[in-house]
Amino acid sequence: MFDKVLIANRGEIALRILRACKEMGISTVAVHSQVDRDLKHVRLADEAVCIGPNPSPQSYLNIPAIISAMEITDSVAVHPGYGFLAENADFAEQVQKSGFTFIGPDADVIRLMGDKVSAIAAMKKAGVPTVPGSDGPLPANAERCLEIGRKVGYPVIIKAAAGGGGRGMRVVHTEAALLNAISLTKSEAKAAFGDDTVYMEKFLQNPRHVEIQVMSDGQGNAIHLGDRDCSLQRRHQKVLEEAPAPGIPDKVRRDVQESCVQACIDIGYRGAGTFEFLYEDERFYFIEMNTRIQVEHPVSEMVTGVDLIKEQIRVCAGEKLSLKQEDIVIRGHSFECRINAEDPKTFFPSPGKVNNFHAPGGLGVRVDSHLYSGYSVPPNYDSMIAKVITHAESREAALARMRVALSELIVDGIKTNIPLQVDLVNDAAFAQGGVNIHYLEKKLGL
Ligand code: MV4
Repeated sequence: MFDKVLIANRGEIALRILRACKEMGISTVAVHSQVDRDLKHVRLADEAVCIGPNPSPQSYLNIPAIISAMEITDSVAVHPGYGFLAENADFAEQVQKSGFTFIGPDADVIRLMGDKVSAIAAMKKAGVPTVPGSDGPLPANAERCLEIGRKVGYPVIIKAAAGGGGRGMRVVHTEAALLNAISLTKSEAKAAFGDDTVYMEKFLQNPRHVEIQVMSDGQGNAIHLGDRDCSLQRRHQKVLEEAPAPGIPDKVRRDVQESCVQACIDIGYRGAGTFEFLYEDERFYFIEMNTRIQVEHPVSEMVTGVDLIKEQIRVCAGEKLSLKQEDIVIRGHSFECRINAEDPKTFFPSPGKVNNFHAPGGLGVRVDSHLYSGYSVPPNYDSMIAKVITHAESREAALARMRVALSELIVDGIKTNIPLQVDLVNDAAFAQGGVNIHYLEKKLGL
């Protein structure tokens, strides 16, 4: 096992990784920007190194500064968390070339999944269901594009191969609009990602966002840890997630989960990963794979009882998976409400000093947060300040538990989206289960 792990992240996920390392007897190094010196995990880590000024490009995205911090502290591995450098293949490669371990898959696997065209091709080959579409990049020839459009059928969506997470996409409703949409998406993709490769998919009108959690040791062993429904989102930012995804027929669920496990083995995947699907009319359609631990991993931990961060660290240290598929039993239901420092009506960020913080508690209530009374939320980073997670034997009971938990939560001094979360856990359609990706934005009148 690793002697010392450097945590290349901040906020709640840095604290989550720190706790896992401590439980495993691994020494910890926190790296932080200037404004982040008072973060909870920085205080709790064995060592701390300031890696630069507040803007992320000069600190949490500063690859030479992070690798230097590994050298001066004698760290042997780096955990990237989510966001920042978590899916940066060049970072993973430079970490390995410097003689350290990147806690994640190999750089070439990150690259394969980072290019959505190659990711879809690899998944299709492994038997994962994909969206009908161009099966590769759109050609330069206009007539050929029109033919592909006719074959796929309108509406279609044009996506940048280097995009993902909602960046670089355009819906096309008629053949007359196709060629212009392709050239616009191409120029935007060139400007944003330096790569103008685009592909086409059938546009699904009212899908749910359902994802499968996997863990793989890169030694031929892979398992899934069930699924999550993350359909409640606004502008591609998830707001409230749950596990398992409600109302999916057993066989449909099992088939897609098994296909993800097979894909992990096929591509030599190592670590924690997530297969993202659109789900519509009892069918799954692969859209992207995330090669990192995700924000919403706790709901999967609650229903499986597996510590995903510890397992991720173990397999990336070269150990074989400690679990077999038959060990994974989904028990009960879990919800996660993301608490953001933002105006609940305008969604404008609301940084500042938290005068008073009180976390909810009780059976089946978990709070992943770096907040403490007196902490100042800086304006430089993501506005998520806490995740409130509940678990209970049934979906209804876990939702009731969330209503109580949110009623106990106090974050004074800044504006938060707690009122929005309270509204959502009292929403009748959400209580039914299975709302689609447009539900929240429609409810908000967007
Ligand atoms: C789609 C789609 C409909 N049809 N692809 C948006 C984020 C990116 N991960 C993929 N996205 C979508 N791809 C096809 N073929 C609709 C979306 C989409 C979406 C997906 C998941 C969660 C929220 C979303 C919000 C708007 C659009």
